Amino acid sequence: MFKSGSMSVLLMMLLFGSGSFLSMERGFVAGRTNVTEWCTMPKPCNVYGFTNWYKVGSYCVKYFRRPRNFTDAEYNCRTTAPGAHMVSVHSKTDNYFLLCMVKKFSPNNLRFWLGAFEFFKSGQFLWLDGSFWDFQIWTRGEPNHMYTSSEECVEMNWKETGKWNDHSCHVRKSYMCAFEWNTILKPGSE
Ligand SMILES: *[C@@H]1O[C@H](CO)[C@@H](O)[C@H](O)[C@H]1NC(C)=O
Ligand SMILES: *[C@@H]1O[C@H](CO)[C@@H](O)[C@H](O)[C@H]1NC(C)=O
Ligand SMILES: [Ca+2]
Repeated sequence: MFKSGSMSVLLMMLLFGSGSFLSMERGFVAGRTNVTEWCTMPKPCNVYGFTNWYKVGSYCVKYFRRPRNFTDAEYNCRTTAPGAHMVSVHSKTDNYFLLCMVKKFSPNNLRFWLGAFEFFKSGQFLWLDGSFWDFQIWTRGEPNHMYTSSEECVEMNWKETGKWNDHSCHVRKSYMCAFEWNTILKPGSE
């Protein structure tokens, strides 16, 4: 069927990968009745002292349930791990894994802060960790308060699961912290 073993393994991976995304989409369409069913958790973070965090893209990520406003949440992230900020999202896969984490840890309240905010009513959104704004997945009709100071911070899972919404920074929500796993110094490397 396939010419080489490695090629068929690659194809299998591609097929399996897109298959799980398709079933995920079906999960969205079916509503929230049992969305956890199709969800694949990211792998644990392989950094000493942070193995209860999860590896999402180039980040180790942890969900924090206790609701905080945007500034307090970011402050807590910075004090909880070296180089940590609220989480940034750079691909559909990252977004999928974050959604899966919140479904696992807080199935009854999926809303949480992402580390994104609108820069001084400019209509431009930035990540708190300074990474590029290279991906976005907004709820239909959002962000609906650009160029004003009423909703300058970004959350996930308001009206549409897995999608983003601009919301008031002073509202308290759960949040996720993240640091880049390759920036943590290994013991003895300094
Ligand atoms: C949803 O699916 C999970 C995993 O298959 C199962 O453990 C759970 O009981 C289901 N919940 C409902 C409400 O059907
Ligand atoms: C968040 O709450 C703290 C008090 O815990 C307050 O000082 C700060 O101004 C609040 N930030 C926002 C954006 O509402
Ligand atoms: Ca909004």
